Amino acid sequence: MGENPLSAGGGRRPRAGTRRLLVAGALGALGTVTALAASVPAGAAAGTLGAAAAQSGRYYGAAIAAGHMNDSTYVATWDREFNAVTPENEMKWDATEPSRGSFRFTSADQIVSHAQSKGMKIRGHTLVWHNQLPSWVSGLSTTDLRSALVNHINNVMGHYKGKIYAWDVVNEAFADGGAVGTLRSSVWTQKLGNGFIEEAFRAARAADPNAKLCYNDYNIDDANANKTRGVYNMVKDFKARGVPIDCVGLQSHLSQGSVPSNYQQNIAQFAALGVDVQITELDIGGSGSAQADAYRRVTQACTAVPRCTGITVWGITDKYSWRSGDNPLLFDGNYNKKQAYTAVLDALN
Ligand code: 9MR
Repeated sequence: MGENPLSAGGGRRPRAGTRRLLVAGALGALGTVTALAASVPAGAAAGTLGAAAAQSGRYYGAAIAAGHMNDSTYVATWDREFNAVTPENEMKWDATEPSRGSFRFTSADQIVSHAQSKGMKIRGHTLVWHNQLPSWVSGLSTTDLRSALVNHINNVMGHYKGKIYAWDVVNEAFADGGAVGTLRSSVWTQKLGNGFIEEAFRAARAADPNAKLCYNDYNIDDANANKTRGVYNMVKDFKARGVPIDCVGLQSHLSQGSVPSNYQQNIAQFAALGVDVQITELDIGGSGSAQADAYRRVTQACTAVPRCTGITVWGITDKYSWRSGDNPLLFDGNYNKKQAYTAVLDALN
């Protein structure tokens, strides 16, 4: 089944360089030279990750923790380099609905208002997950769990309605290992059955019809892995039956030696199902040129597929990474740009 060239996001976008040439010509004729100072001349390389990604209509984001926003270099680096954000923990169930029916958005709002003031895209993460789930949820009966699920989606998506580019509606539902299509056993499968994913996506579409709805997972980077095939079959089935789904998130928590050789083919096979693909939690353990090469390959794999719409790295600086010791990010602990940073910037340009 091929990609519909008429579908949203399905066609190639004009290169920004072309637009800039036209704009430069028009402005030049008016003699407004100063208006050009802030933009990148056609053909020139952009100097930041966000600007470089924007040249092909993509975003380059980072996971941000509200707790680090008092670190001025952290915020300055975020503002300078990135044009998108995913709250690292602040939108998860334990943060937003710690007790039944009582919603808290203070930390997430802090990230969202900052991002909005800078015109960044915001990814919502995440509505339905087996982790960071308060214990009250696990104690519910099937009927109560179903209504709690819909109520959670309605309230969290409702609070951010119109502000979120894409939501990770369901996170990490597939099992590691096992036969193709095996779901991880959780309170969701145990009480609602495998249909909980579909229920969540249907509720999400109703709650904010303008947000893109993504399925997000790790270890689905290899085109032929059983876990990947399971997600692929689900997306294909959802598309065939009209269950709303708009995107697949490849978390891509990788190491410098573990970028699958078919990584680009994998992105392309999901895109061919008629969904966008986003690299949602990228980090690559390693160092030096090997780490840089791995980052370059991942970046090029995304830019080679028109429906790969953006990349998010899972943090800014190694010092706050969840993988302490792996140094998997683009900036070191002192916010110096690593070789990996330059490789990504060059690949985007
Ligand atoms: O980076 C997050 C870390 O701060 C939390 O302690 C952890 C708790 O589960 O979640 C981390 O983020 C995860 C993300 O939400 C989903 N995919 C895996 C990420 C890394 O564990």
